[in-house]
Amino acid sequence: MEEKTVNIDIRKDLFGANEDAAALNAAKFKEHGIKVFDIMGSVGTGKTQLIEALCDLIADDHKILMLAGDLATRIDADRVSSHGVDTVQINTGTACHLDARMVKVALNEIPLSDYDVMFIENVGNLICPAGYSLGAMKKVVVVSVTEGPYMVRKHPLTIKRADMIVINKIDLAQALEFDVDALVRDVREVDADIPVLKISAKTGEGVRELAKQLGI
Ligand SMILES: Nc1nc2c(ncn2[C@@H]2O[C@H](COP(=O)(O)OP(=O)(O)OP(=O)(O)O)[C@@H](O)[C@H]2O)c(=O)[nH]1
Ligand SMILES: [Mg+2]
Repeated sequence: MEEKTVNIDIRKDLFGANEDAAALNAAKFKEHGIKVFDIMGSVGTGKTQLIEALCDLIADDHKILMLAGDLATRIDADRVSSHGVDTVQINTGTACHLDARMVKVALNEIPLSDYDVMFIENVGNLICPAGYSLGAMKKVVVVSVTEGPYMVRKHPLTIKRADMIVINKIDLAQALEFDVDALVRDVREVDADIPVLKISAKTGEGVRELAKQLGI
């Protein structure tokens, strides 16, 4: 049988309303002087662990807010909260990503000018969140060595829409015979200029450099 591939083109205007809401969020964040980072990635890549590591690193001289997106629980918000960080939970129910309106509603009562930095943990998913800007200063995509070697090549749009790629769990690379540099090359194939950082949120390797590159 002939081999056939069908490419689906999602219409741009589907996302137009979200982009407008994201621009309003971004303006509000700027007005209140808060640096906001949208942390995206598949389930289990280490988004929460990374946020915990960043919080530990900068908590002495930054007031931090964490906004957690999760289908049903506040497990991640509670983990970050145990580091003395204020948290807001959004339970999305069936939605596989946060959107700008959800973020706006969740932050309605929050005095944003009390905070210097906000980490938004998006719903664990490497596909859906990339299509929905939230108004963050930077979109950080976390991939890790435990998901197999193809996740960058299989998700080029997510990589294209990101501002920074973090390759996490490098402490496990040798045991898993995972070629981290090959993954970096895959990223480069999609975007020659995007910053790529190799880190271990668990051991802390590379986390300080990441904070530096995020400007926090
Ligand atoms: N060895 C190692 N384990 C890690 C690292 N980062 C995270 N983990 C572990 O990986 C598992 C998942 O980490 P989480 O931080 O919960 O991942 P997540 O991306 O927030 O997951 P979801 O919120 O469920 O999408 C946990 O058991 C972490 O302890 C790392 O750098 N090295
Ligand atoms: Mg998490």
